[in-house]
Amino acid sequence: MASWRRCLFVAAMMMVVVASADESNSWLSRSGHFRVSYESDLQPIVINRMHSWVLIVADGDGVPVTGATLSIAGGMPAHDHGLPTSPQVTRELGPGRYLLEGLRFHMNGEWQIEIAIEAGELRDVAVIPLQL
Ligand SMILES: [Cu+2]
Repeated sequence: MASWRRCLFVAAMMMVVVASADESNSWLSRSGHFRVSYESDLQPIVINRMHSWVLIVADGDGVPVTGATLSIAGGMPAHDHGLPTSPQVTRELGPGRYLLEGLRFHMNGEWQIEIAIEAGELRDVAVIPLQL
């Protein structure tokens, strides 16, 4: 009796682990409208190097979000300062794939990249944490 319940519990926990591992490199926006991930052309990301990211924006069903307007802010919350550059999304490379140019981090520590997303009627902000 107890053992099959335990077995179900373990199976459920394993599904949770698999589901979260699958989404470990993407971030849901604050109101849940978008899921954002990124690919950096600088690997690994180090300080004091200007580089670019591709931001990948999908809706809650995983469908690429095209024609969105993205604006970038962020900084180091622990130091109360913003980004040292003004990174801009310059174009959409393909469906839901946006080129973000002009990133440079000047200190090691915890950064947050805030991406304000406007698509159709929806507006939302996704925050990507970055430990350097
Ligand atoms: Cu700092």
